[in-house]
Amino acid sequence: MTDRHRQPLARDAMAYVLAGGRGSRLHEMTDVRAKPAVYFGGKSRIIDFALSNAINSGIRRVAVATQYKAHSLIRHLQRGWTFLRPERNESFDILPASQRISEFQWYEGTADAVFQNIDIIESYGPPEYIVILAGDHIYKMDYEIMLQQHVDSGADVTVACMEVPRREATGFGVMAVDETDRVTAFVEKPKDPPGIPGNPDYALASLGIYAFNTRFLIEQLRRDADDPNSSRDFGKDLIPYLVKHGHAQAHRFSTSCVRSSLEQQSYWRDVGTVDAYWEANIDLTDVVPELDLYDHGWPIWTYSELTPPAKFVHDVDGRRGVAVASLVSGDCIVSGSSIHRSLLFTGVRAHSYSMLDEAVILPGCHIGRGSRMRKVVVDRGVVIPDGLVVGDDPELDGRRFRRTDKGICLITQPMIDRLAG
Ligand code: ADQ
Ligand code: ADP
Repeated sequence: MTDRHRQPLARDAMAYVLAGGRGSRLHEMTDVRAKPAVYFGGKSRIIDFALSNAINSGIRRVAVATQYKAHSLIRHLQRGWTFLRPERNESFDILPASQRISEFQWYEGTADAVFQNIDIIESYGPPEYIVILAGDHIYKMDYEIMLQQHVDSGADVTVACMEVPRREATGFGVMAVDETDRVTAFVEKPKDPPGIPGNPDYALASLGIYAFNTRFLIEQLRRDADDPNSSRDFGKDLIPYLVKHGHAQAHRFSTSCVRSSLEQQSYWRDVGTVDAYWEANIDLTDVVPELDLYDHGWPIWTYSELTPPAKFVHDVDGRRGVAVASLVSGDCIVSGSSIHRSLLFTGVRAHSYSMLDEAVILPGCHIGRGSRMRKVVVDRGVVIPDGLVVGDDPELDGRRFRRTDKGICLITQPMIDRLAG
């Protein structure tokens, strides 16, 4: 059949989103919520990107496996993502690690988070293909293109990958491929990542995105579960096994970013550290950001409260409330405050004489009168006291807040409470 007449494969596929990890390098940001539930980009949470990719790719069956501090994530999913309707042959399942196998056993590795729900996948009769996704990355990708490559190559598993600087590859599964992009080797998080032949400063990194034929995956999960030496993880166990014993094919991310009109290519970020998180959010204030949230061809869906518009007012002294090179979400009131290259999530109040520069302010924060903050991430609902200054004195900031080597301060309410105490 020619490509033109082929049914979209995505309509016969399920997206299985792994959303159970904590993301401990985000420190206090993930004390109360899992990394996929962390806010991103003014209106969304991190998991919205993988879920939007699935929907925009045409996938209508979605399951999300949760584990660590899942309440905030589950609430978000229930509010925003339950529009998929069984009566239209669609489904949306939230799968908490609920000790389904035995009362002593939670999910072990990521493969176990799928294995323990095989019965649910099978209950759908099951879809021909399954794409395994991580719920904690910011990127746009058309999984239909990956599925097409998966089917055309006849692979058992297709692993999405991209080239990253070799010294940054230690946190990834690193692979080698032959001239047909068949995967010939795979090492999970190597200390000294092998470079790409002919391009030794770069390594081919797995993005933790896998396409499988569902039957084959189930077979392999059962085999893996019987292996006493396995830690039940895709990156550590299943994928290395399949590279050795089967046919694993690489799918280059750049070829499947999106088919929409985007000029931007290959945007993929793991916003897993405070620095990376801050930077990816602040980058959105660029005149032409690498990640375009305004592309109607590839919308990022989310749960969003109904809010009144953002408002900018003079304060009682006639001082103008202004925001330049900034993103300001609904229900924000900027009153006599001066904001530059910053991102305000929903419901932030910035009071008179306050100044924000390169600040990421999560929903519901109050920025006190006369406070000045530079290079900060302020957690949800924090009340910044009047006159607080952050960004002038690194040593003082480091004692009060979580200050990174790059000079970004993460500020949470308990840290503010300690200032008063
Ligand atoms: P990591 O991201 O380090 O590496 P991992 O910590 O296992 O792998 O997380 C993968 C995804 O699964 C994350 O979205 C996480 O939230 C989720 N997750 C972790 N434990 C879970 C559990 N028990 N239940 C449900 N979800 C869980 C992986 C691959 C590498 C690859 C990188 C790319 O192993 O080979 O290079 O992703 O980022
Ligand atoms: P988010 O900002 O992620 O939407 P919250 O800041 O409201 O969520 O809280 C994150 C999680 O912390 C909640 O989902 C809940 O599990 C827990 N939590 C927050 N406040 C309380 C509380 N007062 N009592 C118990 N748990 C709480």
